[in-house]
Amino acid sequence: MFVSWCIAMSTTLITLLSLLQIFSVGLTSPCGTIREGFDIAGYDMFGGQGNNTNNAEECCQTCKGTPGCKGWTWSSDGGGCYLKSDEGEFGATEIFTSGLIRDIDKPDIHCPADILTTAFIDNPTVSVTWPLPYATDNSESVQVQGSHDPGSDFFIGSTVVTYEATDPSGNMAVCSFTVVVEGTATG
Ligand SMILES: [Ca+2]
Repeated sequence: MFVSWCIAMSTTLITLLSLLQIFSVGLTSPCGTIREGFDIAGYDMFGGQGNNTNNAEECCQTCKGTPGCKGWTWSSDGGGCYLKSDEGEFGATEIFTSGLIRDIDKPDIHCPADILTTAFIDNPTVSVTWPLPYATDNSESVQVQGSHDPGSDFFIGSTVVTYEATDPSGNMAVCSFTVVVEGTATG
């Protein structure tokens, strides 16, 4: 009885620990490596106008919420938060804390609905077209690649069309739809 209780408790503990690990990785990684006592030279967004934040973490979150922001520098002297459009060099400056944002958010991509069409059995292909999937990403830059182009010929049967959306950090999202071509006899 006691042994099985011990096994049950240790299994619960392991599950909790692994959940905690996933949670903490998810919380810390978006702000990248935070370096206290460092400035990022150049690449100032908004002409170097920094809005004040209470701390470095808030400055990081501001950068995360600003399209095109890749790094940030926060001043402990006045709380100025300076957003950076690229990953500049770190330079030692006592009053600053800086970090680079890692984009861990996947793009969003939406495929059209499944398509049902027909082709004659003695001429079993048909050209099928569809609207290109719409993809967005927090980086405002996303590449979309499809397994087929609209207007491609499809044979009688089912074919899955897949689209991949990739952001500059390599995060990828996939969507797909099915083209079903039913055979009909010629008249
Ligand atoms: Ca992204």
